[in-house]
Amino acid sequence: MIDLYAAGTSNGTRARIALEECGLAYKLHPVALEKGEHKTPQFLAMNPNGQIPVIVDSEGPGGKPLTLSQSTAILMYCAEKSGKFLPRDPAAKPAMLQALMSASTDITPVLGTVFAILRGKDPHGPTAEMFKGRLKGLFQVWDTLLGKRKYAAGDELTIADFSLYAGYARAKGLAPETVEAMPNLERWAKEIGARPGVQRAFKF
Ligand SMILES: N[C@@H](CCC(=O)N[C@@H](CS)C(=O)NCC(=O)O)C(=O)O
Repeated sequence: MIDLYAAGTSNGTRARIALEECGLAYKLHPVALEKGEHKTPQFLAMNPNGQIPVIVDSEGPGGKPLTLSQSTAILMYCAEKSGKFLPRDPAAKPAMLQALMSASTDITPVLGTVFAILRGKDPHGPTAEMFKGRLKGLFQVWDTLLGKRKYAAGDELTIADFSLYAGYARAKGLAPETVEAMPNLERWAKEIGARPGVQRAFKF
């Protein structure tokens, strides 16, 4: 059994999509960020950075318990544990890793910045526009790529798609203009968002 500590942010959802889609048994422990539940001594013992998501797998490698943070590490761990959503051909792995890292480490930090600015007490308009423009630029690249391939890393559905979708869905809710008028991205998002496992992952 895996315990998941998360909230419905893009990082939290990324980890939950991983567990759902990989078909791993887990128990969700919702973490109320607004109440500081991620800064308690118990939580900091799992992740000293005081950030969600975290998983605790009672049957980790070698049958030993494992505590793991970082949404993309969790995504990769679940894929490897279940043997799902990794390219069948090892030669396709570098492209998958590139897509995965772009989705996780290009989009999510910019998204987090837009979120922090817009939810701040006195949002600075020009700064918000600059970061929204940056986010839109990243999604435009994905729109072009998805015009040439079915999924984020090629013809196969992989964890790169789940990572990208977690960011896409959050961006669409927060700043829809950053993903608008991108038909290939929309076609792809419709398919990923319709997956029952993905839909369950968003119900916090
Ligand atoms: N790189 C980490 C980032 C985790 C992260 O930023 N978590 C946010 C929520 S999305 C959080 O817990 N923020 C609270 C804080 O930093 O105090 C990941 O991918 O999991």
